[in-house]
Amino acid sequence: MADLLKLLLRVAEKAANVARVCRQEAPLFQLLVQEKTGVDKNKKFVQDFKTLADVVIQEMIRHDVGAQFPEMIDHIQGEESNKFENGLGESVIVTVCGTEKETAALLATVLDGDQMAATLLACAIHQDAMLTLTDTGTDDLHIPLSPSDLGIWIDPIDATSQYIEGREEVVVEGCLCPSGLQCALVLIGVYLRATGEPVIGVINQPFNHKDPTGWKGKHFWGVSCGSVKACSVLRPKDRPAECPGLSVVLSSSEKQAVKEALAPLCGPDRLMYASGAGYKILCVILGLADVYVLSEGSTFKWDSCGPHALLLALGGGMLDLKECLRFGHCEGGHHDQGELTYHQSLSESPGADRWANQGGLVAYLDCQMLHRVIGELKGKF
Ligand code: 2IP
Ligand code: CA
Ligand code: CA
Repeated sequence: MADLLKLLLRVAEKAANVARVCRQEAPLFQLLVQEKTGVDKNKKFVQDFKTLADVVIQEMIRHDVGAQFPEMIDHIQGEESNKFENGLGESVIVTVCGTEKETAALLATVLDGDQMAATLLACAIHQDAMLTLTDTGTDDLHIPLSPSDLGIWIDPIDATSQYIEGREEVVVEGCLCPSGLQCALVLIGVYLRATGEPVIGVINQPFNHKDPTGWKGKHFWGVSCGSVKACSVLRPKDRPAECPGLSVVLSSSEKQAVKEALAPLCGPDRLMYASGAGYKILCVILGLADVYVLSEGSTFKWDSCGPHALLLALGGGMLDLKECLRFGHCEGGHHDQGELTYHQSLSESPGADRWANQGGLVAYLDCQMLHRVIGELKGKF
């Protein structure tokens, strides 16, 4: 299944292109923003946005993966619904059509007849061969998986609020980016339908850095399938020695009790805050933070599945925080209880909440660090 990984890298790069095109055209970007309503609203935000960019990206990924792996088409899920309402109150089902022209015509109906915007978007969606991926790490990889055993979770754009706000932050080498465009990510995760275990993850950061020609992206991938573990990021033991102590990344809206419990463990500079659930997990993957703790059920399967596969590929993991606090952790050096899974919904919850990581989560690479954080949090909130 190295072919699937390569396809996901290409399609995530295409998704990043669409995300960049949508931001480059200011009038287009204004057109794309709609507010979410009803039960699909992420309770975390007072204002949560549903953008056409999101919908288009998700449908494009579904279309491209389904074309090459028809066995997977009914098992490709994402954050967005492909039903979109245009300015005239008409409901349009957004899909990727057979030709660029047809897709442009369909998008024009969503964009209230704005041909220019529709053409730009359709061009980015159908642009296949333009991508140069210089990732040779995937070439010799043998992934013992069959498409009929797999499902996919897509978050077309994570940290939408940062994407829409569009602040361009200056990044300090070796430090995480608390907010801004860098926190916006395309997340694709592949899991085993039978067990819900994540096996392949792709993360694309469309706005990694800016050069004189514009924004440039960066991609990351990981495979964790039995004894096959591979990742585009170096394993922690192969990295240069890091400074002692422990660092934790949190959402700025994290409970005060959690912040207070962790402060003595980390010291003031090493308790950090960043936007985007996916970006915070990426910070752990990259070693910019040791642990990410989230005490609430405000993330969803599409937020965590892809990045989770990279953590597993590097010898770490992502656990249900509530379970972890209740049942202990890391027996015998490795923890396999409470690992988040991706195949079962919470049938009693409405809308998007069916797919929430309800018990919160904790993401880590090093079991010792996980141990210390859990020890500190027990009984504190
Ligand atoms: C959001 C996004 C938010 C995050 C929230 C996710 O996804 O990643 O940034 O909140 O949990 O569901 P926070 O930044 O406080 O961690 P989306 O942007 O796709 O709605
Ligand atoms: Ca998200
Ligand atoms: Ca999203």
